[in-house]
Amino acid sequence: AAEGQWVLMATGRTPTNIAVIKYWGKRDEALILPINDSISEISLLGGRFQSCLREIRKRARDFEDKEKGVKIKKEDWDKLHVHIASYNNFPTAAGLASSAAGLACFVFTLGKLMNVKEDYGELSSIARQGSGSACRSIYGGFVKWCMGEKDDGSDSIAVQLADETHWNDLVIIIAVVSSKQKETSSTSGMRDSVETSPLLQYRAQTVVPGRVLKMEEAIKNRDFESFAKLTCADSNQFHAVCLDTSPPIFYMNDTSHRIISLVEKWNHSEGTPQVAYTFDAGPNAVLIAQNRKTAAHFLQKLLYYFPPQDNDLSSYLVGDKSIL
Ligand code: 2P0
Repeated sequence: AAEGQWVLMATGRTPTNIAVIKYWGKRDEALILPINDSISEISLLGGRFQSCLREIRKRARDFEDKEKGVKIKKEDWDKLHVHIASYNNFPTAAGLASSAAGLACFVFTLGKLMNVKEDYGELSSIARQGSGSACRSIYGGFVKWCMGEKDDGSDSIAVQLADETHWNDLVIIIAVVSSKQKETSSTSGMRDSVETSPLLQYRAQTVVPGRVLKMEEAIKNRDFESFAKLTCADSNQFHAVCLDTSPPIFYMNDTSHRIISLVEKWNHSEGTPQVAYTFDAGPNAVLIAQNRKTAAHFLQKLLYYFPPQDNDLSSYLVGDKSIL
């Protein structure tokens, strides 16, 4: 800044998140209100900013820093120039929810800068208005996005089910099947599903409510068997809904299907689930192992059946590199 000017800085860090019970389908497009609850877990730290910016500005407060001689009235925040620098420490090639982490970070950090005093639940509902899944990235650990009942969305917020220390022996392996951009965006894909898929209605009303309760129980008890079964079933049902959409949406490819078969066979031969898989709106596999030992064992198998090569399963990203 030039002489006589001052700069206020705020920094923030938010994690990306992976849904183990998926969000797919909105009941309100403008407010981004979902048709079912969803649950995510956090893997690593890691254009719809307008509504978030507007909501944060509404809640801005007076700010004073006597040392710097800075005094800002709440109505004056609008007149300031804001420079945003953001970086991702998670490879975007992984195609994971980096936009969710980015939006959550934007809301969290701008709120800090503008002296916003709202609690995390309120911040999550602001992040939601940028992108649905972003609301789950306000917290770490296991997070539930409650769909809420109200039309104004005030109760469609994220809550933390357990913090990041609760179940920290889980290991997440991400198998990058393709780093290409997905063909159908989530926003338009879920709009088509809401309009055309009968399976989606059944899923949201009949399946997800019970599944969310069971998942909360599994997380609370660190019950990996139940956690893995629910996670895989929910991923498969989400992709079944995509197929049930007209025109059908294909997010997974042959390699994704082969990874599923490998995990299913291994889990079956061991007698109890060792690894859970889940796929979002793309072909990359998110594999969750119960601990480092099973993760290392699984990775060995994965590399044997899918030797890394260009344009295919080209790289493996592992939460804790030391297991390689
Ligand atoms: C999820 N996905 O629960 C699901 C699973 C993709 C598959 O949330 O339109 O980018 O911005 O609310 O949040 C991706 O959808 O969509 C997503 P918008 P979003 O993580």
